Amino acid sequence: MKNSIYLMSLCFILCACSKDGDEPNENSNPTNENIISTWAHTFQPAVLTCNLGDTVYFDLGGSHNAIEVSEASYNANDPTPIENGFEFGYGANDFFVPQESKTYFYVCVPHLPEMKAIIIVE
Ligand SMILES: [Cu+2]
Repeated sequence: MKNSIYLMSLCFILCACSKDGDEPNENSNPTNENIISTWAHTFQPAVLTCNLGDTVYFDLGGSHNAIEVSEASYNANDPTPIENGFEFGYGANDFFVPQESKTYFYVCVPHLPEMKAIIIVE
């Protein structure tokens, strides 16, 4: 009986503590910081969400490029560039400003099928 009271109070303390835990600070990541970088065979972040009119920066490692493709090409791991899409060469340190609210699909040509990512423009 003593044990169960001990366990109950322990549980109560733990529950109370978790409620007092740190809240994530939503203001720590300003919306105008839209930077896509590369790590191993990945783009970071894999999904970037930004607003229309934001500038999206690419900071690519020397063995990576970033080519915009259609959704169908993206799903098929086909690196064919989309018409009037963005294209950043190996090691590019550049940016583009999305002109449409849509999802942009892009790939790193030499590292398909693993290295691809999307930009969601709201
Ligand atoms: Cu790559």
